[in-house]
Amino acid sequence: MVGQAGKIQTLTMEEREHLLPMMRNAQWVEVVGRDAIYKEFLFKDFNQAFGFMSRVALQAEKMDHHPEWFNVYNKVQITLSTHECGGLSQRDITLATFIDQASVL
Ligand code: H2B
Repeated sequence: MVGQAGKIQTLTMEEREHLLPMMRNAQWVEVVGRDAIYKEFLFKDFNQAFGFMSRVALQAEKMDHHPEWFNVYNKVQITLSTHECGGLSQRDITLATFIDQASVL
């Protein structure tokens, strides 16, 4: 949720109760020791992985919300968290949902 001053806020306990199980169902895991979610994507080859990363990069710029990610050949590991609020926000959920869609194109 966005607070009074328009600053991005971390997810409330109530929001987490329904959003985090949804993300777990989509194979996102909660990072230990940090308020963040993580998922690994495997593709056929580098070309497929980088095509995916290009789609995510364009959306990240559009949202002004950027993934922490690591790529080797066909593997892309992604961590999502919101630095502005020091934890998970609705932006991470929105970006994760886009990323899942972009991974099956
Ligand atoms: N990405 C992520 N993941 N978290 C942020 O808080 C964030 C971002 N903030 N991308 C944006 C850019 C901010 O730093 C710029 C200045 O708008």
